[in-house]
Amino acid sequence: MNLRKLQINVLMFGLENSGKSWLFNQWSKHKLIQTSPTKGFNVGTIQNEDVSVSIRDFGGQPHLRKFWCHYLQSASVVFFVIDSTQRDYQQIQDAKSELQSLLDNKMIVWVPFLVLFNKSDLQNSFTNEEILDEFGLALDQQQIVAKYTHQAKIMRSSALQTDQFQDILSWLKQVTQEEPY
Ligand SMILES: Nc1nc2c(ncn2[C@@H]2O[C@H](COP(=O)(O)OP(=O)(O)O)[C@@H](O)[C@H]2O)c(=O)[nH]1
Ligand SMILES: [Mg+2]
Repeated sequence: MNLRKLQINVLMFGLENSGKSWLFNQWSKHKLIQTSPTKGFNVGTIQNEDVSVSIRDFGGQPHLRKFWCHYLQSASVVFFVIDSTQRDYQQIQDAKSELQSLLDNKMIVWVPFLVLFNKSDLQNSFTNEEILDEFGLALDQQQIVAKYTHQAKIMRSSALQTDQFQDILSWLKQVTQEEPY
């Protein structure tokens, strides 16, 4: 066992149907089968030579969201997934307020955030302007200022894309390594 292996604990949140479980399955090379709503959470570990990434994919239905905060203590990084084809006003408000309350949570004040605008393979996914107008986020943004400043990456994602996790992995390594050498 490589004792120096970097351990990264990712907690993945987002409203139901945003695509968390599909992303999780794609990244951990499970089959993209029709998923049923996640009740608690799925957990999996993605290993490579120098890093071990544990990902917990939480259920996002309204009655499950209140349990998210119980797990925050173990987070090295938070992923927040948004269905970028969902234009329902209330759904956008709910996604925004759940993201904001995670950003504001004092247990994870310095934790980096990856915000994924998912289902980007679909034609009706949000444009850059919509991402900015609706969520106040820009794709090249590197930090989100809430009560504290979180390092951040804002990107489009698709569970149908096979090689996207490499990009995410490089970012994860960069933001979780305590001291640059
Ligand atoms: N086209 C497309 N469909 C997706 C994508 N991700 C998820 N889906 C669809 O959205 C549904 C809900 O995804 P799921 O991962 O279960 O959402 P969760 O509730 O956030 O875990 C899936 O059954 C897929 O049909 C994506 O990136 N592209
Ligand atoms: Mg799920």
